[in-house]
This record gives sequence, structure tokens and C-alpha cells, in this order.
Amino acid sequence: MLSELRSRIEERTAVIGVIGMGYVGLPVACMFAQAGFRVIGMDIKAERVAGINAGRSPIEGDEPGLAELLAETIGCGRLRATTDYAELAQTDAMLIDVETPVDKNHQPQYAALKAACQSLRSVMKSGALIIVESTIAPTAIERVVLPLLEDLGKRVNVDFYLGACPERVMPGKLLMNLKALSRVCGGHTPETAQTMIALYRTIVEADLDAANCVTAELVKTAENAYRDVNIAFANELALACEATGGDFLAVRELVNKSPGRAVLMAGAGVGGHCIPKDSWLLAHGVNGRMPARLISAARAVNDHMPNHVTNLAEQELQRAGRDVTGAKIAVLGYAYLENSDDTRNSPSAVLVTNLQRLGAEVVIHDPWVPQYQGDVWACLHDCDAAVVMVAHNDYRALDLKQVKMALRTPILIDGRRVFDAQRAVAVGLVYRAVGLGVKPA
Ligand code: SAJ
Repeated sequence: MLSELRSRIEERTAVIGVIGMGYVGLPVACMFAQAGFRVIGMDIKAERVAGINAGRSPIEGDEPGLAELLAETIGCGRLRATTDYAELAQTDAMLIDVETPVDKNHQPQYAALKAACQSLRSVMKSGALIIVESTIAPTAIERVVLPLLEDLGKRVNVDFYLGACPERVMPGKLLMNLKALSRVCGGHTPETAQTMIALYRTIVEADLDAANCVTAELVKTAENAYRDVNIAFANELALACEATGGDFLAVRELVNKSPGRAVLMAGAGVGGHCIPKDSWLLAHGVNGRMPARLISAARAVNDHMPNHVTNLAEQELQRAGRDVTGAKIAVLGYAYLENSDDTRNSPSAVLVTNLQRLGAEVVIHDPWVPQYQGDVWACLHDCDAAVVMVAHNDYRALDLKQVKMALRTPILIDGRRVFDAQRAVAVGLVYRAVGLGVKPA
């Protein structure tokens, strides 16, 4: 049956289902429709389905080309969205793109994934290829997905085929990444992996690497855990610089002159929808068979950074004779990433909570986040400290003399090394920064 599917893929007569019309599922549905396939997009949110069928993208933020591609593929009738799983009975390949978050105890939450499997297993046609694109812990295909799909008596590689092909999309580059980034096609069998490659070749211009499912699961979680551990190293080095009177920026530059070194940037914390989560998925995947000590230690270091920034602010307020209780503090930057409107798992949220718990009045500004836009000077006016949490370009352009004049107490805490320490001190600011141990001259 896989050879028949391969033929239908080549002829573009295969029908593709995509479950989950979010920032992963919608663009991939549009791209397969653009490649010539009939695509059925499935989502449980009726209003989202209605909007998509009206050609309106539910994806926020600036996504070059997505709105146009959606309108085009809906307009020509190749893409259609539905809330009815029964419509997936006609699909030859089904991609699962539902959320796979972790809870506050860092445990994977597979409710959406399980619901999708429980719904599609009763409608999937014989010979259908099921591909999990959502990021899942290593061994989750075997332990979570396969048992659910086989629960009604259907058998993998007999009644259906199964694979994992994790996505590498990023907000702001959804369509570009889908086309330009390589992907691991983890098949339950080598033949399944080859069929997945044939399918993705119709939209991906980069490498498509055949593998088994657990390799695909390991690669995706490892690539993000790797980044988290490396950021944690930069953060721990920054704290060491503060403790020893060093300057992280200078130390990092010199370390990176050593061949094969590439220390990342220390900062006010690690947010976002994937880096923090994927580390825990990798740690969970080993299922207690080995202690994921480094991964959990890195998470602890990175999660500590907004608390460290809180401490810097508290120290300088006390030095200035201002009790943090009752102090008015401006938090500049609420997105998790510079020049982005995405606030998921933002370190700023931790800082704001910390400061409010200490009794401070917090005013938040972020030129990219609608509810925090506005005049930054009005936000800074009469504050006892300004804490920069995100390296937005808008903040790099701030005139430090004006910052000093706007503040009631001239304290500037720089969580992302946006400003030059000497310049800040020269205009009369009390300046502290992540990784800066020396007192600026
Ligand atoms: N961060 C630091 N120091 C650094 C780099 C990042 O503190 O040196 C912080 C950022 O401020 C942010 C968080 O870490 O709060 C995550 O930043 P990120 O640059 O890793 O951006 P993400 O979360 O969008 O990560 C995505 C991932 N891509 C996918 O999952 C497909 C990641 O694998 C990429 O490496 C990353 O983009 C990228 O390189 O842009």
C-alpha cells in the first residue's frame, strides 16, 4: 500500500489531512495545497475553521506570504478546513500538529495529542500514513501514539503507517523555515521513512534525512536542549564575572577567540514556546532510566536569571535609600525575544511578579506587545528604576541622558547588555547589568 501512496504523492492525487490549524499546521497545510495536493485542515475551534475557510489567517504577528498563500489555496479550493474528523476518512496522509506543552512540574501534557489519535484512529482509511509533527519526548511514538492508534485492532504497517517528522518553524519565518530547513523523517519502518521523504520533498528544498521514530524525537528535543544548556553556560559565566569583578562581554569575546569556542549571550532569562519546553521533553523521555542532570541544571540556571535581575534592582534601590516596597519600577520589554511580539514564557513575567511581591509598583512597556505599547518616556517618568529585559532595537536607540532625566531615582538595570556601561555612568545613572562585576569607571 505504501507504493500506491508513493504513486499518489508523485501524481499529487493523494489527499492530505492536517490536524491542528495553528502556527505549525496552517502553514504546512497551505504549502502542501500550493504543491498541488487537496488538503483538509482539521481544528476543534469552529471560529478558527470559519476564519480559515473565509481566507483569514488566525496566525498573529508578521508572517511573510502566509496570508496571501492561505487566500490563494482556499480560493482555488485545494485547502479547506473542518471541525469534523469524519472528513479525514478520505485522507491518504495525516499530519498531527497539536500543542504538546509541559506542565508546571515539567511533565509533558499530551491531552491534545491523545485526543487527536483517539479521533483519527476510528476514521483513518486503510493504508493511511500518520505523521506526528508536534514535538514529543523520545519514545512517545512507541509509548503514547502507537498504542492509541492500534487500540481498535488496527495494526501498524498493516492497516496504517506511522512516522515522526518534527517541525523547525519559528515565528516570523513560518513559510521560509518550512521550505529552507532540513527535516528528519523518522519512519516506523525504513519504507515509511522513504515515503515520508517523497511527501516532504514536494515542499522542502533542504535535506530530508531518513531515520527511525526515536531518532527523530531525540534530534528535535536535543537541538533545543543543546541551545538551552549553552545559554545556561553563558548565564553561569556571567554570574561568575559578577562575582569576580569581570565583564562578561569582554570575557566572552576573548574566550570565543579560542578555536571551537562559541559562548552564547548571557541575559535576563530564556523564554519562548520551544527552548524551555523541549529540554524537559528530552529529560522526560529518558523516563528515569538515567538522571538528566545537565539538562535540569541548565533549566534551573536559566530560570534563575529573572530572579537575579530582581536582586540587582533590589540591591540598587536599597543602596539609593529607596525601599523596593512602594518603589515605582519601569520594566522595558515583555516579549520573550528581541524585536518580537511573542510573550510566551517571557522572563519579564517572572520579574514583574517578583517585583510586585516585593511591593513595588510596576509599569511595563514593550513597543511590540499591543497592551504595553505607548510612550516609553511616560513609562519611565518618575520611576525609581528602569529594568531592560529585552534587547528591542527601540531600546538600543534610547538617549541615556533623557533616561536619567525621566527617572526619579537614576537606576538602570540592563538585563541584555543593551547599553554601554561607561556612557550610562557618565550621564549620572547607577548602572548594573547581567555579567558586569566591575564598577564602571
Ligand atoms: N537567549 C539568550 N541568549 C542567547 C540566545 C537566546 O538568553 O544567546 C534567550 C532569548 O532571549 C529567548 C530564549 O533564549 O528568551 C530563546 O531564544 P532563541 O533565540 O532560542 O529563539 P527561539 O525560542 O525562537 O528558538 C528557536 C528554535 N527554533 C526552533 O525550534 C525551530 C531554536 O532551535 C533556534 O536555535 C532558535 O529559534 C534560533 O536559532 O533562532
